Amino acid sequence: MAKRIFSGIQPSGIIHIGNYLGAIKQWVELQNNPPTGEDEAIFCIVDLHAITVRQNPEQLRKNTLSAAAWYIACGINPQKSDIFIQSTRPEHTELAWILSCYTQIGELARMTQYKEKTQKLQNDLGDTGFIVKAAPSAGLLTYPTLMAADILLYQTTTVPVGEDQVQHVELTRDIAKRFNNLYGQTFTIPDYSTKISGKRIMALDDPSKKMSKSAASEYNYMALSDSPEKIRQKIRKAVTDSGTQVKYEKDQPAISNLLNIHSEISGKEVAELEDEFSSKNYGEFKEALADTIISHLAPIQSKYNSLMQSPTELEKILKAGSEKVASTAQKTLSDVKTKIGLLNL
Ligand code: AQP
Repeated sequence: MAKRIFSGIQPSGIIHIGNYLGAIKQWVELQNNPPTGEDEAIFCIVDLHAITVRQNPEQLRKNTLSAAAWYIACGINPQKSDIFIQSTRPEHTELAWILSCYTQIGELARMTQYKEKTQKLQNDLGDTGFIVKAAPSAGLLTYPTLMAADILLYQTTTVPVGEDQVQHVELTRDIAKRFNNLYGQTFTIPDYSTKISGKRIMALDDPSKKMSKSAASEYNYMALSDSPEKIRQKIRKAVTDSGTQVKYEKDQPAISNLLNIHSEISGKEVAELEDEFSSKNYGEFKEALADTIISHLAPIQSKYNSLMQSPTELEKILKAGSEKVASTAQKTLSDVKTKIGLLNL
């Protein structure tokens, strides 16, 4: 059986280095060096997940196209991998509904992301300028069943996600096993490997929280689109710890996060960086980190800018991707419907 890789990002804001280091960079490596030599890779822009919290419609459209441009600029090659927008394949919502009937409310309510996003909604006044403070929607609760549908529709074997999404993949595995036990082999049980997941990148303004697109302050995240001046400013402003040494320590979460970012971008081990900066202060380390990020992002940003000059070309790539994955999605959905007793007329 061919191995299939599936993953996605929500166009809920501007893609940041957490998304890049935690997910996209690994996708590119998998695409270019598939473990079995015969893998297919599907990378989705999960816009239906993004609407589980309020989005400004115009901004959502822009972010969706922009996500496709970032995927390609970072190295996803549409000749090798399929890139498409989730909402263009109706099989996702249809299967998600069916799977929600095989998922317990308690399983969904205990998901960390649900708890965190619910709390955030209740504390925030909202920063989209479109709709303010809201109670959590049913969609926010059932988010993992839509994610399960995304993964299971394609008989996915491998899901490269950041560590924060592992809990959702585990639930996907449980739902798939439950369904297979009831109706016979239907879904491939997907796997994730922490080896192919990047480290969790924490917020620049609060290292106890993960870097997040939808954060209220832009100083939380480093967007892939940030200008060199902005990158330098954000790194200078990034919180540091009470110590003075550039050392990775559990009780020094801010400098440890900055070391992680440097290491993931430069490819140098954290220990090597500790040596390199052993006689330097935080300020000097931060300048070096800013330089590293700026030079790493420069070619990616230039490719992104040129892709965004031709939105119709991007739309063509996304349409072709959607058509290419259609038959697998339709086959799985049809099998599921037959098995549970729906008339496939
Ligand atoms: N801070 C992070 N560190 C490492 N990996 C991360 N990912 C997200 N944030 C970090 C990984 O990026 C992929 C896509 O994430 P997503 O857009 O589906 O949802 P998310 O995890 O909720 O990302 P954000 O940026 O925090 O978005 P919002 O603010 O809209 O919720 C996933 O593989 C994720 O692990």
